[in-house]
Amino acid sequence: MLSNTLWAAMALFGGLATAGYPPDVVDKLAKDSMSKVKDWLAKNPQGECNLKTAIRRKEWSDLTKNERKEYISAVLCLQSKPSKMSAEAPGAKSRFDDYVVVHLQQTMRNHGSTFFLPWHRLYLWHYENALRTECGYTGYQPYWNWDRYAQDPINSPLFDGSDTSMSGNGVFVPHPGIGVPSAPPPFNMIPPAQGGGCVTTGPFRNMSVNIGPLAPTLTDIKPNPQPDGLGYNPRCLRRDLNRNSAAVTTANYTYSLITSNENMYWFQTVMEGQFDQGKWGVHAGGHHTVGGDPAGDFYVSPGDPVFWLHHAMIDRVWWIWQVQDLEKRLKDLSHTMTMNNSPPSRNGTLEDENNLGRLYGDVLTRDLMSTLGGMGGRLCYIYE
Ligand SMILES: *[C@@H]1O[C@H](CO)[C@@H](O)[C@H](O)[C@H]1NC(C)=O
Ligand SMILES: *[C@@H]1O[C@H](CO)[C@@H](O)[C@H](O)[C@H]1NC(C)=O
Ligand SMILES: *[C@@H]1O[C@H](CO)[C@@H](O)[C@H](O)[C@H]1NC(C)=O
Ligand SMILES: [Cu+2]
Repeated sequence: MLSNTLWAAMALFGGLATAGYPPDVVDKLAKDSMSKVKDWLAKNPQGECNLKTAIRRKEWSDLTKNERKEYISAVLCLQSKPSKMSAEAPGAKSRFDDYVVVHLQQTMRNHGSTFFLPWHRLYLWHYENALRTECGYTGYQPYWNWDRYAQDPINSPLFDGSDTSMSGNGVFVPHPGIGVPSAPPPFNMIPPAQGGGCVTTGPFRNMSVNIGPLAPTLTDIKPNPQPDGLGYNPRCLRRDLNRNSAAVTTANYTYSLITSNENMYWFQTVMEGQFDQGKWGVHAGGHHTVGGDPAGDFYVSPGDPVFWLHHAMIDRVWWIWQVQDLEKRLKDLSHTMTMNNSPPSRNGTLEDENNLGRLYGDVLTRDLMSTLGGMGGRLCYIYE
């Protein structure tokens, strides 16, 4: 009798708990840092944007199942609307594809450069807006807290292949690991996992990947009819959900990234990977947790719909890092205008512009530094 009552009480408690995942060290840091955001806003009012009006971007499994379905429907809707870029990119068949085109065209400018974080912030904001204004989505861009699923991505709410997931793993086909050329052994290879073939489960099982490949990590993808990768090349979505890669995205890596790097140069360098030291970084680590095609392809990775949750986490980690010292870090940039400074270029600055090709621009980098009031108040969000 007693034990039955206890059991009922525990079940009730479980039912009231908000999510199945306890906060990790990064979640706790973010929560404990909100007082710094409040102090900063008190000293630097941002007009209409304050902590009451700010949008909340949430973690995938903190959304209700209905909210996840609403997000998925909006992405499928974007994949069904006609492209605005098919004149310059014959492979672009949908509004979703337009974003892949823009990423491909600007890959060399927006990675390993000053613009890596600011440009992807703009890119995410515009995509979130498209889901809302063109597809009637009433929520906001969710993020993927890597730590939650790193031990077992295949059985996670993000990738379990259910109708409330972002679709599952690919079927197994033998495939090579992912080479990391400048890294010393054994870090010069991300060992392959149990997928590699077409995704056959979940909401995106029928989607057509149209653009690319341009830098494939699988060897048997049909080449694009155009050398620039923008031709029409319809094929299935492929994944190789990979714990070997996820292992460098656990909360202790992210926590160390945020708390051990005092300036943008080191924060960004550690985040993007120090391959010559055998450190893949959380950015590449997250991309290759998904792997396959197009997620494993540097140029066209946004063509896997889960890209957007990965980069929302990247943006969140930048935000948490900024919040630790807003006065300084809302202005802190580093690197040059070109990927790994190749070809050599000058340092990028707050006064340099960003754009989304035909979709949007120009936006000063300065306007992308703050999630609370950037772009004249059009950026007004936090992560919870
Ligand atoms: C996938 O395509 C099949 C066959 O056309 C269809 O029956 C099914 O409903 C589609 N599923 C999704 C999730 O789009
Ligand atoms: C994170 O934890 C793992 C497992 O304990 C460990 O191997 C790794 O070195 C840690 N990484 C950092 C950056 O502390
Ligand atoms: C460019 O940035 C580097 C590293 O942050 C710095 O040492 C150098 O002085 C900068 N160059 C100019 C011209 O500002
Ligand atoms: Cu990118």
